[in-house]
Amino acid sequence: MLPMRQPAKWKILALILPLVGVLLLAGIPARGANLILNGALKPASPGCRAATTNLPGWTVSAGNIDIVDATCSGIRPAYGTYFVDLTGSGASDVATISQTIATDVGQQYRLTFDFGGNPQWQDFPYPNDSSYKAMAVFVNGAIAGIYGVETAGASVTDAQWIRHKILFMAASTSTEITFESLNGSISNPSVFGPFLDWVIVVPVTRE
Ligand SMILES: [Ca+2]
Repeated sequence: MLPMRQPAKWKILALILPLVGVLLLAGIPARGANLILNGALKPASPGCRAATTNLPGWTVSAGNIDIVDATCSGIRPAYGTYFVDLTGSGASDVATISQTIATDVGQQYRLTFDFGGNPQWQDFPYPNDSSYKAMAVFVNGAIAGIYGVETAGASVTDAQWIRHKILFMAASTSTEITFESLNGSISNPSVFGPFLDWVIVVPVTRE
């Protein structure tokens, strides 16, 4: 759910974001290119999106997403400029997004991503919205993990980003990576959801 509001303090966040991005980049070891297209979750053109199914490189196979930046939400991304709320806006907004990558059979891969929770239900309460934001991750349709975060009492500008890692062995020449919101339902669609950012898959190399 993307409330469109822009308190002045958020503009300060927007100013420091480029610096944060540079610092994050400096910490990335320069090995194996990311197999995920648009792991930074950027929209097709600049600007936030509410209730979209267009995320370049990804298939939104259920629901819709919000593509958010610090300017429109006040919440800083884990990486780059944008991130995604996997429970979008409006009706039927509980999203599943996926991307299929080429993989080598028998090769081990490392999937890493940032997970957080939308705390802004505290300012814009919807009936039956849960303070606990959760997301499931699937690798080729098999559940690989469920992640959750308690947002009650969190600052409404804090996504509580935590980076997670999943190791998997490829069983076929293509592997589908899927992220599914566990917040909301058809009967209660308009809630604030789990956040996702900075998705990376690289082969694990022995050293
Ligand atoms: Ca991003």
